[in-house]
Amino acid sequence: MTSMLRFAVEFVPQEAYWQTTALGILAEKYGFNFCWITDHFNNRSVYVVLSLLANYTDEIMLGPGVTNPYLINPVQTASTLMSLDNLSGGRAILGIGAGDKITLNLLGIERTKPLTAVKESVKIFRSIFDSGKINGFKGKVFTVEKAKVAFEKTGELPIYIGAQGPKMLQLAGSMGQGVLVNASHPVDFKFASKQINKGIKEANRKPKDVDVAAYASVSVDKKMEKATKAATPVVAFIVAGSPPVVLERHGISPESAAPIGKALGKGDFPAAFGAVTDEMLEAFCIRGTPKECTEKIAALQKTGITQFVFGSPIGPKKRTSMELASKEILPHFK
Ligand code: F42
Repeated sequence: MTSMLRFAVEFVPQEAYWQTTALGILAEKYGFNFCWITDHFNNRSVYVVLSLLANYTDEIMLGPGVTNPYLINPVQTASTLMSLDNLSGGRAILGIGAGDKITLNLLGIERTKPLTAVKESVKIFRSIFDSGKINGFKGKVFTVEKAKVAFEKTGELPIYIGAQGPKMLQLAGSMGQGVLVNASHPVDFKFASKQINKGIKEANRKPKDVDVAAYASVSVDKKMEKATKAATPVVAFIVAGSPPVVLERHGISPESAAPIGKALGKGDFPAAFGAVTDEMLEAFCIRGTPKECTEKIAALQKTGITQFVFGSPIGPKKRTSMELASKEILPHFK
C-alpha cells in the first residue's frame, strides 16, 4: 500500500528577491504544499527570502532546508523560526542538518560531532518551541544556561532533519517530525527507509509520525534532451560530492567520478559536465517529460516516501517546469 504524497519545491536563493518571491507565489498557486529555501552563506539570506515569501503567500509551508547549528546558535535559530512562524500565520517548518562541510571549512569552522550537534539542537528547538524556554542544558556540543523567548509560536513548527548517513537517518526517525533525504533513486530510499524505521522503532514511535521527504534533483520538460541539459550541471556537483559508498550503491566507479571532481576544482565546467554519464543522470536525478517523471516519482512512493521535493534545477525554466508539474504530474497523486 502506498501512502499519500505531498509536494514541495526547493529554491536556492541566488536570484533577485522579487524572482524567488514570484516563484514562491506561483508554487502556492500550482498546488505545492511546501517551499524549502537552501541555506549557504554565499547566497542571499535564507531568512530575508523566507520573510518575503511569508508576506506574499497565504497557504504554503515555508522553511530553511536546511540550516545548520554551527553558523548560528540553535537558540537564535529557534527564535528566528518562531518569528517566521508568527509572520506567516503558523506556516514555518524547520529543516536542520549538519551543514555543508566544505563551506563551513572555508570559514574555519570545524564540524565537530555533527550527529550530536544536530541531536542537541533538536532538543533545544523543541524545548523553546513548546515552552518558550530552556534552562540548564548541558550537552557535549551546546550549553544553554538560561534562555527564554518573549513570544509564542503560532503553529506546530515541525522539525525536519536533513540526513544521508545511517546514524543521522536513525536520529531523524527517532526525533524528527520529518526527514529530508537528498536523493532521487529508489535504491537510496530502500537504504534510508531501513535506517529511519530503525530510529522510529527504537523511540517507540509510529511511521506516520515521520514525514519522509525525497529532496530530489528534478528536471521536467516536454523534451527529454532539454531536461537532461538542465540536469547535467547539478548531477556533476552531486557526483563530485558523493561519498564512495553512495557511488558504489549505484554501480558508479570512482574512476569515472574522479575527473568530474578534478575539472570542477579547476573551474573547467565544460570538461566536468561532459564527463557526466547516463548512469550518473539515472542515479542522481529525476529527469524527462512529465510522464517519465511521474513514473519515477511513483517508484519512489513505493519505497514509503510521503513528501516529494522538486529540487534543483526543477527544469530548464523553473516557472514553466513548475506549471508542467502542476498540470501533468501532481494530479496523478491526488
Ligand atoms: N547543507 C547546507 O549547508 N545547506 C543546505 O541548504 C542543505 C540542504 C540540504 C537538504 C537536504 C539534505 O538532506 C541535506 C542538505 N544539506 C545542506 C547537507 C547537510 O547539511 C549535511 O551536510 C548532509 O545531510 C550530510 O549529513 P549526513 O547525514 O551524511 O551526516 C554526516 C554529518 C555524518 O557523518 N553522519 C554519520 C552517520 O552515520 O549518519 C554520523 C557521524 C557520527 O556519528 N558522528 C559522531 C557525532 O557525535 O556526531 C562523532 C563521531 C566521532 O568520533 O567524531
